[in-house]
Amino acid sequence: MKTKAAVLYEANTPLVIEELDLDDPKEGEVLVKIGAAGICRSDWHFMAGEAKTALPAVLGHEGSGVVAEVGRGVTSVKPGDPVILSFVSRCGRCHFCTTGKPNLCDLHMATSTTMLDGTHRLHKGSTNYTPLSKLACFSQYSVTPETACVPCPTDLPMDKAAVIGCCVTTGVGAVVNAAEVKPGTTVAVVGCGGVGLNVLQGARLAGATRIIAVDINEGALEFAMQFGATHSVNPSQQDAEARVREITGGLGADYTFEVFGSGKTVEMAYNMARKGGTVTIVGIPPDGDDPSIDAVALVRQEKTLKGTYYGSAQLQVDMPRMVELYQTGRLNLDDLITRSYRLEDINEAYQDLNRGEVGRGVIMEF
Ligand code: CND
Ligand code: ZN
Repeated sequence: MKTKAAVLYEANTPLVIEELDLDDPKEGEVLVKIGAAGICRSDWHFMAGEAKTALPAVLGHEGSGVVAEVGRGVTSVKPGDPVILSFVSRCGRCHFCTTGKPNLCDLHMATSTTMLDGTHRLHKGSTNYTPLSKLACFSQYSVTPETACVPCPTDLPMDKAAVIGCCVTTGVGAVVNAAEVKPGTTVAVVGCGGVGLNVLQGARLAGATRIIAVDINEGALEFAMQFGATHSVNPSQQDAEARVREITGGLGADYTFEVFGSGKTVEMAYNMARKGGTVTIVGIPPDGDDPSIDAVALVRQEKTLKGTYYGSAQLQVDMPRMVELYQTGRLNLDDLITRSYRLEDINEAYQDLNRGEVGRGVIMEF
């Protein structure tokens, strides 16, 4: 069949909307009609050449849709089922899948530019197109692994389902699964965009009492107050590390999170944590932009420094929990989504992201 998709041919050039050929789903795969796709900074990293993949590529890793057709052997979904798309597909057999860490599936990572069997479904002429995260949801239709599909309720709007596909699960999961924030503690979040806002509301959910939003964009700081922030700090206007110490009684925060993606902001999050505190890195710095961390201080101050991929989540279990938290009013996804776009306007959507428009943008028309 044909599908209209946004293609990245070369870093630092606009995405090109064009029609591609899409193969039928093979065994263990599903054809999904995309319902919504979020504008996440992770896709931008590829557009800006800050992260690399094989080009041309169809990006889009935060999505939702409705199953249109299933390949041989598919049992967990059927045509007509609404699904949240997981940007990691698990093989179910590797060390990580079998020890409760399916977000780190070896086969998924080893086949990062193709489907799980090492082949492509998107083509034009003799050219194969990389399906980013095996989802490629900047497209009308996508063929995904069955294990990328997490069934969701039919009354869950597609835009809410899409954001659960990345920023919600990543942000809330960073708090509850990775850092394991305890009630009554202090939290600082560096970078309060789509993902950071969910770290903030995850911290509120976990019972943190002082929740400090840190961002260079005043609009983002103001917006963050709706998502659980109790204090805001702008590093371009004040000594942010000193201000966080001041808010936390001279100690530094119990938990800090880096949610922008740069060596400098990793250092900032690291320095904002108290002795014995936990520093969790969510953002993805450009290749080579590494933080400088003093190993001796790490020892003497007993800090914990950890990374978290996809909210350290068990997607099939944690995503339905996010749906439940939204539907019972504990997670605010209604205000999180601030703008919607047509696929044709995707370059403008990324300009808005980089201009610092607050909240999350979502493509709703394909
Ligand atoms: P988005 O652009 O929406 O937010 C980034 C925020 O950081 C904005 O509000 C900026 O103003 C703010 N910011 C920029 N520079 C600074 C600075 N020097 N100090 C403080 N704040 C600053 O991005 P997003 O929320 O979509 O993504 C954030 C990061 O998370 C990004 O690197 C993305 O690739 C990564 C990510 C990680 C994972 C994961 O599994 N770990 C999943 N999805 C996205
Ligand atoms: Zn993302």
